[in-house]
Amino acid sequence: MKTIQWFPGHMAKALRVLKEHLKMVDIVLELLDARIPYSSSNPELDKLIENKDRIVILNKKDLADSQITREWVDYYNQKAPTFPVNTMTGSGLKEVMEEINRKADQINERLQKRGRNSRNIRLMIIGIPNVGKSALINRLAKRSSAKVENRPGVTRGKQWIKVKEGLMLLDSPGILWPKFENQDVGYRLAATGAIRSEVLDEREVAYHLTRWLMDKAAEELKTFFDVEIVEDPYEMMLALGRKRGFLMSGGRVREEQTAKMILKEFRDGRIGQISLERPLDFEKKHETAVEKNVKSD
Ligand SMILES: Nc1nc2c(ncn2[C@@H]2O[C@H](COP(=O)(O)OP(=O)(O)O)[C@@H](O)[C@H]2O)c(=O)[nH]1
Ligand SMILES: [Mg+2]
Repeated sequence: MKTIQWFPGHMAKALRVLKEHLKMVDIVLELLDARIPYSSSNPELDKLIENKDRIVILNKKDLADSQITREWVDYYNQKAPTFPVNTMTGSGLKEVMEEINRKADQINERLQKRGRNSRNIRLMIIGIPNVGKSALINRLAKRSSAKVENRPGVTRGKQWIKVKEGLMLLDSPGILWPKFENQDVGYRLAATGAIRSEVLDEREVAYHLTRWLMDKAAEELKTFFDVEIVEDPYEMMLALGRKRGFLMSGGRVREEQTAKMILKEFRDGRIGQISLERPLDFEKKHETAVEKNVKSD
């Protein structure tokens, strides 16, 4: 697996490299996972790119619930122009390119007003591991594979890829560390493959995923596995394993094999187009916190 573990040293190094690269670019493309925009975002970035042009890309839209993705587009549009994209097919990238061109023109107009020549506009892509950075670089560069690595701090000559006349893309993406804000965020990052599920216990990751699927996608779960939904997530998990025949001699369900299977089916998008987060989940929390503050006053 190519995903690295994030120790404080890694984060410090990633941050240092990111700051260096940011000095050179005009426009930042921030990649989020459309299934978990909240958990795949890193609030540190807001401070780092305050004075940059920014475009938010909700990637892997093919794996997410399109209605909920629209809610997230509205939500993030308040901050920066936001587009749902499927980097595998290129769907949504035309709109992203139009926005990049618009921003590039504005930057050059500003330069000209100050009596300076227009110049190449420089872009970079930023996101947590596995969100699709390399895939997007390859697509914008119109090539099939990048030698881009997931390790932060890999020193090598910076390369600029020509996207089109006047538009250059930094060959190495900015890698943000995933946030470990609370357990649910960690489990959602693991369920979608952003952090190695082995870092946590795979059975636990699959347990929480099953719990969310029962809550958010019960119909899909029922149809895809051809099972009845039961009340308890753990029992539900066992039922899915049993259904697939993952049994030991004696009849006990092979939990680890079951967990791996559930995670794989979900990550491959086979259970359905399922989003694990929607904006409302976080607005509610915020309101509750505000209410609590009011009460304790
Ligand atoms: N289904 C789907 N998979 C994607 C999409 N974009 C990237 N991927 C997959 O996500 C995985 C991680 O992509 P990669 O570009 O290596 O991510 P990086 O770690 O951010 O550079 C790969 O298996 C890609 O094929 C997308 O839009 N849809
Ligand atoms: Mg990569």
